[in-house]
Amino acid sequence: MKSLKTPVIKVLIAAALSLGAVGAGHAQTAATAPAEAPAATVAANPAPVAAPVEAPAAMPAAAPAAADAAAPAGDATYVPMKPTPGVGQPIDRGIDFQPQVSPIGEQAIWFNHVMLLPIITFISLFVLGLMLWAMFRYRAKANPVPSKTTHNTFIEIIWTAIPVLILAVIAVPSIRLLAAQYEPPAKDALTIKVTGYQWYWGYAYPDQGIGEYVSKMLTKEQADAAGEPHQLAVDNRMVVPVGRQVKLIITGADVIHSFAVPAFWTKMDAVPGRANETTFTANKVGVYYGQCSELCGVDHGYMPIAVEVLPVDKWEAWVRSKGGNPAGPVVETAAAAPTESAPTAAPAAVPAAKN
Ligand SMILES: [Cu+2]
Repeated sequence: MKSLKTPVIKVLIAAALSLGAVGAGHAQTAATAPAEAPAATVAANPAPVAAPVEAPAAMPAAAPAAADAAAPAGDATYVPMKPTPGVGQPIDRGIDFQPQVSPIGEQAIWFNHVMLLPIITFISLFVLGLMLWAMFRYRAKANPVPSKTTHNTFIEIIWTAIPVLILAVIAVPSIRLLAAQYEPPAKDALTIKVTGYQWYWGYAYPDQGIGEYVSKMLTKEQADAAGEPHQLAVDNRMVVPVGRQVKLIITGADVIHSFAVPAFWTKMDAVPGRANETTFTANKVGVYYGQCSELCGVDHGYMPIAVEVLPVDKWEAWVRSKGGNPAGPVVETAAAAPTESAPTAAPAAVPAAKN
């Protein structure tokens, strides 16, 4: 009996030690991560300095002048951008997340690839190995006299304490990520109102004076002609400036829908009678697709989302093409923004984003 117990204990102790080491390794990784994360967030959220500066002058009279200065040809310059293959859309046989272009998405990918996957893999392999070893070592044929062991306090403490430790280590970045996703938006965030309908989306930019316009799926022929993926391509996209935080106010007009864009790590229910809020900051120019992610009726699968992320000047041209004022809002933000002392150099960093 004693000879049966001892090897089991030895293996478990060895496992406990190695697990502890793994835990410590991850704890260190976790500790270094925050240093990177805030920097990325700061860089990713350059305040739209152009807005407050233009705001006082860029009212009706000055608008054409501003258009000439900022955008080469003003209103007519907006041409829907072509999507990049493999970015912002699903790929054949893909099993991983889409490449992330927002700080939250990058943080989430880090959490998955650096913390969760290695820990899960190690635990699975370790338990599998332990089971195979126990099955072989203690098989009936080789052990005609069965062990009568029932309890071992030491082992029981260890196999309780180690999982608790692992969970505690995972909890730190997990809760940090969760909290980051619910951080209130910055004052200078671009507000877009999103409404889910059966079965299309409506977008409005209240601060820019762009009333709601409707975004519907293109037919197969139209999508092919536009060089876009069918069932993801839409007629009127949501268009946002690169690097600026976007605040989405999301609601549903009829039933519950859900606004989801995987490349931004963004998903929020669109509930009738409720204004849900979420944010994202897209750090790369491009076209990113999403879909309604709440079963909402017969055409649920045919109300895709397309978000186009543009350099600031091109976004401003798009706003003008919609009859809006990119500098808006003129009321509170114009007064509040200068005191925020947004870094003037920030916009220069924005165009660094590539297609
Ligand atoms: Cu829906």
